[in-house]
Amino acid sequence: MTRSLEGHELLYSGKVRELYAPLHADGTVDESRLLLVASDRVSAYDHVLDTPIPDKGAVLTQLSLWWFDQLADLAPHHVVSTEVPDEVAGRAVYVRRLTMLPVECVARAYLTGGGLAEYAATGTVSGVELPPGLVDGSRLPEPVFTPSTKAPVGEHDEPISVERVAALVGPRLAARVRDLTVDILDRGNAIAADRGILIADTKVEFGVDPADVPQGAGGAPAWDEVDADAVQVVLADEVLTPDSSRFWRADDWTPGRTQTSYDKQVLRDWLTSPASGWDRGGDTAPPALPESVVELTRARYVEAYEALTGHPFTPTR
Ligand code: Q0T
Repeated sequence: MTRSLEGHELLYSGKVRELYAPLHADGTVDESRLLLVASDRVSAYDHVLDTPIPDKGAVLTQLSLWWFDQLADLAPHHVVSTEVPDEVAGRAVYVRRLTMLPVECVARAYLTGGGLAEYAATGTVSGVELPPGLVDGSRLPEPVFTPSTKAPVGEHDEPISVERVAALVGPRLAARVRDLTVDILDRGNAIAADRGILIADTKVEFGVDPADVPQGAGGAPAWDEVDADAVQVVLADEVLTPDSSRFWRADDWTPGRTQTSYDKQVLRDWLTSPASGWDRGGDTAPPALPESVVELTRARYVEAYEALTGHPFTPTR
């Protein structure tokens, strides 16, 4: 919703978040930082809904900040300040401007979604052979790294092989981000398990200091020239939120069926019920959400935050 922010230039507007470049007093761009803003927008069935979920942006931002702390011994993170303009208070962070690795780093601890589809077809996930008999929702023997491409806006990420990641960023950097991604999901599940939540899978993004990446042809990052064993790999973006991960309620976990979504089940159930009057298979936008669905969905985000962190969620302002 935040279209313009004084003293900032909008760089990118995603489905539910925006990225701004802060400006110096003289109006030039501060090349060292970015402002990452989480909105209250929510998506379902590949649509961004017209009705916002109050406090969603703040809940996810505060949850990410809490996780960055929990993961600090695994990887440094990109956040430099939470002192942000009033207009985005509580739902934005200033971050180090990094050169981002051109890969979506995904790890899966449970089998579902695209991983399940690949397993059903080949018995593998991202080329890793799995035992027979696994079903939708099965816990994997160990988490599997299942990277994907960064698709252009509006397109879907496509799975890529570990070999392709190695070709993109070099084998040593590929091995580091694979290990980090799996370690982050393992740590996330170790913590979440005590709080009644399972994290089926997650997507993380990494970057490195631009000064550590030589420029190749046309100014593109020369990843193969990076000192992959020495370079600081920084955890960026958001981490272990319901928007970047699949959260399931441990009490409801029943392998062999589609698991209910911790955050979006109420919303999906209403959208696909006769009450909404919406045809998911058609080409019309979903209708506005009733107040009850908004409030129940908001409560699920707050509940996840409070269950995981053990802290009450207190809206800013
Ligand atoms: C990025 C440099 O999160 C994104 O877009 C949201 C609207 C994707 N994205 C992140 C970056 C980051 C981060 N995070 C960073 N620290 N440095 N670029 C670019 N796109």
